[in-house]
Amino acid sequence: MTPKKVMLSAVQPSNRLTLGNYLGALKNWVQLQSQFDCLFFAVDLHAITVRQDPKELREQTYRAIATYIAAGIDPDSVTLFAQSHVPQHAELAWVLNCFVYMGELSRMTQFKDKSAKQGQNIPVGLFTYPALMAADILLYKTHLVPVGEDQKQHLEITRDIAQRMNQIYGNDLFTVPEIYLPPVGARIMSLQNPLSKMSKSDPDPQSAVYLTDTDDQIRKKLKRAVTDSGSEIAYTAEKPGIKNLIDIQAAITGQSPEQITQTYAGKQYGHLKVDTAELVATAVGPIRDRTEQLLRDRSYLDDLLKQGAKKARTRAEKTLGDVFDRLGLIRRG
Ligand code: AQP
Repeated sequence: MTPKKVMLSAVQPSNRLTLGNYLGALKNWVQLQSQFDCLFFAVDLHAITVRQDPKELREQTYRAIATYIAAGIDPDSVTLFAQSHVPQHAELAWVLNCFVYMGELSRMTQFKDKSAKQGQNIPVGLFTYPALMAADILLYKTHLVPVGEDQKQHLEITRDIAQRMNQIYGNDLFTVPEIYLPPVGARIMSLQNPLSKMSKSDPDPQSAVYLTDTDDQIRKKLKRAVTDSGSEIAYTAEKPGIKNLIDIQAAITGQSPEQITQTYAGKQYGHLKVDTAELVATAVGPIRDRTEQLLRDRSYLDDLLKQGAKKARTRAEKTLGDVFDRLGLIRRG
């Protein structure tokens, strides 16, 4: 039997996960997991590229892993771990830092957005974030990376680095990964500003539905969602607020945005908001409740993280050893 291809993805435990993280990433991991050899992890080393409260970071790392399982990831058949538990990620990131160019990194939209929010003192880690992400992916000879659209640029740079190094050191050094973008839900927008992405680190808690929100909070947030002038429900870029609500419905139900739009002929914005709120509450509720349940059993989560890191380290060390060899570093004992 041919071995399954490798699929890998991760979330930064920089806050509670949002509906955007669920629809853009987690939901697709769950759908694809049985077809691949999967690794899912919490990228705590990426999270510290912006200042984090230590207690919160630890808490959110456990919460991220618990949320993956609550969303439907099978902990018995995938490898689950925390990025910082596998030191090879940081080691390979250093090597890749020596093969990625300043010009490439300066073009990254996420760096431009996040550094603009930092003021004067921009951490270097924020700039070299894509090298660490490339290391995450290349260490495991990954074939497919399911992510939301905001990560597309980082996947492209990963492919560029892999191809560049393969040309120098041999085509079998790295597998060049493919990106998987969901057909709908790849970019869920803020409920308060539908022109910017829903983000877990947005300082306005009304802008996002968190996977920890109660049904009541979800209903209130959707009711207050910023919509557009006019009253006709249309799926168009001129109505980004309405479009976002239709996209949310489409990503949850699997219907096309056009099908959903048709059901609202002659109806008001209010109808769309109420229906979207109910769909979101139904999708998020079981994930929220199961996450809380899992979080009560820390020893189970610790055990899972320990086992996952052990498996990941063995695989990662193999690739890293090969990279060190080809670069001319003396193999460590
Ligand atoms: N709004 C979104 N719509 C669809 N997908 C999204 N993702 C993030 N936001 C949306 C996808 O979720 C996965 C995990 O993202 P991440 O934690 O690695 O960082 P991010 O992309 O920067 O996400 P956030 O929520 O905006 O985090 P912060 O605020 O900490 O930067 C990725 O697959 C991402 O594409």
